Amino acid sequence: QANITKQLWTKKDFISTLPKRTPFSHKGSFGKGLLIAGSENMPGACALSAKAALTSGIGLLSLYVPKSIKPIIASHVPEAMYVSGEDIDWNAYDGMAIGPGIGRTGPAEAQLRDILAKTDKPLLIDADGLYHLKHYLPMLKNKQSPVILTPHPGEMAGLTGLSIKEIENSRFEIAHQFAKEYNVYLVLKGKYTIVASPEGEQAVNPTGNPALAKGGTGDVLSGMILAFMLQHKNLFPAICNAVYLHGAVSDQLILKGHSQMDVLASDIINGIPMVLHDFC
Ligand code: B4P
Ligand code: MG
Repeated sequence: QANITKQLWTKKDFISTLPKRTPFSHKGSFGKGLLIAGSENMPGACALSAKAALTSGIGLLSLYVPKSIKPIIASHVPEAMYVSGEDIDWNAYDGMAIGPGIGRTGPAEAQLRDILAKTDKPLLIDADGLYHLKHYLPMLKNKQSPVILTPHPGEMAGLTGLSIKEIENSRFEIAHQFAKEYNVYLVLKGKYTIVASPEGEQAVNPTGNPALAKGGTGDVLSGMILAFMLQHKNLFPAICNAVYLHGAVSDQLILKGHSQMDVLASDIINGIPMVLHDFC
């Protein structure tokens, strides 16, 4: 529809909105985040997301993961802290992300409902978190604190009841309407990822290539958005910048000796410094 304002998010937007670090800043300046991710069969999703958040500048990161996978995750992410137990104060963090690898059975659904009911901090929901969210969509409408959803077209189909084809044929309209109706920031992933705000702003991301079409890259993006949403003052540029950087890393990897076939999600994390060095 012609009346939806769309902005192409560019390198210039990234550079002009990326917060500068003052010499006296400390880890508290860059956000204390909680990541709820991973399960017995998907520990890697948590490790990838956590490493991506830390590499993208988050100040402090705590992980809420099943006890059985803590040792393996800790061996990959020594910088993170861990929380466990039943009655966690979700508001002890500046923001949180839930979803990568949490699975479709077990305690995750109840946790998501509890977080939706109680948190007054920015909340990102991805992957299986989106699967559980479809039962609680009405809760989003009255939420006072921001919620960010990061579906790929398959997950968007699950949230809306539309087919993937219908989503792909009307990406702008569907993202725009969903973000407004449910009062969320919506990141509709894929080639030319769209970021839509609850106020009706809409940006299109030009970076990224089919090297990203591999398991784990979405988990990396979630970690990057968590980190950026805690460092930027405004959420819309924070999300756009994380999406831009994620794609820009994949583009740089191709220029610097990778092929679209061989790039792993962990290569995206390892490529973040190279691109940030160029952009900062
Ligand atoms: P899941 O099995 O749920 O996959 P996942 O665990 O979420 O993978 P991951 O978290 O690593 O990647 P994500 O897609 O979140 O779902 C897979 C199924 O969903 C597929 O079998 C398919 O049915 C459906 N589906 C997913 N994407 C689809 C699409 N674009 N069109 C139609 N059906 C789709 O995150 C991947 C990241 O890589 C995103 O940031 C994305 O924007 C980026 N990316 C992927 N391909 C890209 C490309 N060609 N160009 C630029 N960016 C790309
Ligand atoms: Mg995913």
